[in-house]
Amino acid sequence: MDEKDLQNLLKTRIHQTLLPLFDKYNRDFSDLESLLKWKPIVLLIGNYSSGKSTLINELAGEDIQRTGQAPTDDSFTIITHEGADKAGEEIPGSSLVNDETLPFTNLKGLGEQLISHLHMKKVATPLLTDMAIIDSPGMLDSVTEKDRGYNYMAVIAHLAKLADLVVLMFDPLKAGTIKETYTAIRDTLPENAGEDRLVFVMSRIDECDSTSDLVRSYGTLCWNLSQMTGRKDIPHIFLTCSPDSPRPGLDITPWSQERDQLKNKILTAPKFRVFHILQDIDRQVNELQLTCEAMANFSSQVRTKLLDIAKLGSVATILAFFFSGLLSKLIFGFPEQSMLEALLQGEMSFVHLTFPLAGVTFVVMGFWIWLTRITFPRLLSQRLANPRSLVTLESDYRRHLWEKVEKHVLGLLRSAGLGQIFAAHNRNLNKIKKFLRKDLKEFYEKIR
Ligand SMILES: Nc1nc2c(ncn2[C@@H]2O[C@H](COP(=O)(O)OP(=O)(O)OP(=O)(O)O)[C@@H](O)[C@H]2O)c(=O)[nH]1
Ligand SMILES: [Mg+2]
Repeated sequence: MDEKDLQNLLKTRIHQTLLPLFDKYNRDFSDLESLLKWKPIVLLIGNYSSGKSTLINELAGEDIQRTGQAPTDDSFTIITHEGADKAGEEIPGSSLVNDETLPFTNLKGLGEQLISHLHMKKVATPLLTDMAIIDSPGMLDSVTEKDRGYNYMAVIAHLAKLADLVVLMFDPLKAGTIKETYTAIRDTLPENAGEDRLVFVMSRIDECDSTSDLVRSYGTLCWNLSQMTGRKDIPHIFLTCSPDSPRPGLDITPWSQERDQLKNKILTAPKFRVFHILQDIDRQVNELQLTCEAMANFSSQVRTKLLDIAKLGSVATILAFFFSGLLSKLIFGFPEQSMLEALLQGEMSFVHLTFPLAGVTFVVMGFWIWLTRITFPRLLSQRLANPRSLVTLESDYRRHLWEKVEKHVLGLLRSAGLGQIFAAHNRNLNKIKKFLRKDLKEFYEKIR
């Protein structure tokens, strides 16, 4: 079974098993839906003039993107092959964000300015049949959302979520000191692209005057990366340069192998699509599981309270049935003969049931008011004040998951009513656990 078939199988299974569960807990499923819709994607981001478009032209085998020494691209360009007859076709952003078969509909919310800075170009090379590469505007230093006209980081976040590989490009002159790059690495990428989907590249290394110059630039980039990621272990950084633009007389043979490895990594990214989807499902279903656990515990606590009240209520109801007539007679002097007296004297009639039934109604109503006006609201406000008490957070992993779902659980609790008594959270929890234990495992085994 190839990647495409596996993706389709996964799509069917998800629609059958998971979608109804996500719906029940109001969880947004659009990110995963977007992933399932289209082909694998590689996103190229990085400093302006770091050589993104040059690398794309090299991969496409034609000069599809403009290149230049100053900030050149101001648009996001999706480049793909969709049949030789379509080569050269360009599709504007307005069509892309309205096409439900493409995964870009969520970008619509980021505004008109972005839509006018988005388009798709279809190319001749069949190498890009089963994938798309996205070229992006270079990252700049002192630039604000107002300057760009749209929220650049939000676009990067959205596209990074979709991408199976995110290539982050630097050049020796600006080895990571650019503000937008800093924000992307520090805040945007960790949330939206797993570390295993991130590739670091220092391009244009032919422009270093000497080996010591290159080592210095590499060292600067490593230092800046460690500052940005907050980690001391440095990821692999591809050191490359374009075969077309080395300085005259410079031998780039030692670096050409690294360039080939990078291109190979990009072109084989489609292989990671199913793995990427599985990773995403894994995370989302674990979040759903924690949400469901919290709600299951809440509904079981409501049930326990109800049971306590019901026990007390039943005793009170029995007492009210037998003694309300007698009590009324003692306090108010009527009825003349209570039900108990009538029973003992063998004179029981329907009239004697009036006080017992009124007593029972009074007690039941009292307990109902107690439950709905006092006990349930009190329990709800206690849990709203400390939703963590609804789950056990024994590991860092679960604590991290909880941070992501806590707000959502609070929303579910706020809209929860007494109907929680009947909610089938435990059945849902079992379905989720079964999916994680069986279905997901089977898919992971299939791609091994
Ligand atoms: N010497 C040398 N020049 C390069 C290399 N790669 C790209 N260039 C040149 O560097 C300039 C910038 O390259 P681009 O590909 O336009 O860079 P970019 O990252 O797309 O830039 P923006 O679109 O502005 O973000 C161009 O003039 C390229 O010809 C390289 O490896 N070595
Ligand atoms: Mg460019």
